[in-house]
Amino acid sequence: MASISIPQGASAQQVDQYYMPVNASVPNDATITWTNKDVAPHTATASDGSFDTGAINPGSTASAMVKGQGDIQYHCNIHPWMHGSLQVSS
Ligand SMILES: [Cu+2]
Repeated sequence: MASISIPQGASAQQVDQYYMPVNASVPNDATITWTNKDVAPHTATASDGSFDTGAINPGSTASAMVKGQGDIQYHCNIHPWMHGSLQVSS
């Protein structure tokens, strides 16, 4: 179980952090919960297709189970420049 926040203003291209923490260390098979604290909807979508939260509305949360190992990149489908990563341990 791990929690990642999407901070207010995250969809602006000039911000440093779209997801907090931007690089999260999680165990394999962990359920990750993303909390959208922004005023726009966002997703957390694995670049390898292994998970996709779908649209998370402002003030809402969504969860996904992470499988695999190593570095998994993910992004927001609505704002493709928003990116983060998970470091998955076995
Ligand atoms: Cu977004």
